[in-house]
Amino acid sequence: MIPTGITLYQWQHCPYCTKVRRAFDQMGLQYRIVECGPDQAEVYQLLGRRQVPAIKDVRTGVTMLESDDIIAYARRQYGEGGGAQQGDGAPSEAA
Ligand SMILES: N[C@@H](CCC(=O)N[C@@H](CS)C(=O)NCC(=O)O)C(=O)O
Repeated sequence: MIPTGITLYQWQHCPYCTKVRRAFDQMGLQYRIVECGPDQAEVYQLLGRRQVPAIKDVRTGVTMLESDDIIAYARRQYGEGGGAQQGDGAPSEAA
């Protein structure tokens, strides 16, 4: 498993959240899940919007909405060719 600083704010049955969880799981990422209430107060506090999925990454300070953007961010940051994995000497390619 690849450690990350990501917390995923979600509703378990939201299809966009499922898509993000699947992508994270496929990438082998370790992340926290916060199951939001119906008013999505947790996300509202973080981003000023009532929408899931959302993430906060404590490693980078990034907060983000939109499933496609979240998945692209995780790939960039932690996925194949990502620059954040430490200790394996993985080759880095120009972005
Ligand atoms: N384009 C967004 C759509 C996300 C979305 O529509 N989420 C719904 C839950 S499935 C939501 O949070 N709706 C706000 C609400 O119901 O208050 C994405 O891809 O993440």
